[in-house]
Amino acid sequence: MKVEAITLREIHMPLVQFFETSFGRTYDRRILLVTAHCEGVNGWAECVAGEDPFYSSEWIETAWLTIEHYLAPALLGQELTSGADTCTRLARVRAHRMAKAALENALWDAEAKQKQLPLWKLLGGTRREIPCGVSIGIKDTVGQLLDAVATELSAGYQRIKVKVKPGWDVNILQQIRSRWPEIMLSCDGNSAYTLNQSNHLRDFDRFNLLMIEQPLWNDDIYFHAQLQKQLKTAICLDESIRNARDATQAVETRACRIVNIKVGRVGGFSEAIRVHDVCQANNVPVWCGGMLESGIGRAHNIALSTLQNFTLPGDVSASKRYWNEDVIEPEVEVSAQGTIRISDEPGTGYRVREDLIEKLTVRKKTLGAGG
Ligand code: OSB
Ligand code: MG
Repeated sequence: MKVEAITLREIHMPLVQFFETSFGRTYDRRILLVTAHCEGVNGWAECVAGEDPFYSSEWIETAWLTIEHYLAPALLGQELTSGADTCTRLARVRAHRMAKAALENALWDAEAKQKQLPLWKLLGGTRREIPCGVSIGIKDTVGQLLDAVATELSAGYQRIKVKVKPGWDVNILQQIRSRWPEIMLSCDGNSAYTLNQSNHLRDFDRFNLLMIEQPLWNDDIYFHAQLQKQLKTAICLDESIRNARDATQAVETRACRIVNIKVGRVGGFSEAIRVHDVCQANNVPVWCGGMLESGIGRAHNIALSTLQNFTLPGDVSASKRYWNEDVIEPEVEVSAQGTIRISDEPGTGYRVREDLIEKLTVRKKTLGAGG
């Protein structure tokens, strides 16, 4: 599989509704898409770096520049044996995992299309249907949050996750639990707390949560292990897990009992599979996180979620929760049972709408072999 050219483009997509976490509010997405042109086949992927360096240090501008100046040149004109082969060729560049993932995943996509295989099979998946949850952001009022929970439950979603921060946590969890005592409920702090607040976090134990996601520092494992000892509720790590070594460390030190896998956060499908395998070998269940992706990243999350140890509902939900019109056809739909059926089509099973993407594009650059 020869990499003849790589196209970078930025598209703008307004969210149907703003999304707020402990680190800020997003109304419009600026999304970096990557296309790998390989001997008549185009592999597509989405870089999940955000508009700002708030979730992680990467953001769209660093990802664009790193791909343009370092990562794409390491691949252009090269003959790759597989999508997985991309990973080792990019290893010289430190970190920039979301930028690397976009390239690696575009090449897995190209490989699947070239071999006429479903991407999920190429990744080693087995599930034919995946369980779905939703992530509900911080709202202006508690009433709006309760309405959002009611809407998602009636749509069939199997698990509700709410974003929390000091001042928007115990009060809302209390109200959700008293109205829905039995639902699968979790919360995500996105690093809004410190270990000094462990008494406060212990108070969450009375809500019978499936997990508390990333309560402490984004780069921490050690203090999460200290906190986990004090809590009944399982901690789930998101930001802290950058690779399979982090997963091993977290599992062996008992810093968490559940892991959120985001393919962009760990640098691509190869590392995501390794994180999955480490967790599986240690009986730690995983689920697939989300980064407000367009259909292109969403389709990749769906494929990854077919691996065996993705036993918990992911933040992989329907296109219409985010977009008036998604960039794939068909759009991602979730059944009344809160599941997504996996397609048998080659590639992702979702066709990229290049016409619509062209209209949403605000900048575009094609990089060829030889500069
Ligand atoms: O922490 O999981 C997170 C969105 C942006 C950045 C971080 C996170 C999230 C979400 C949204 O929770 C998940 C989604 O619906 O895509
Ligand atoms: Mg999270």
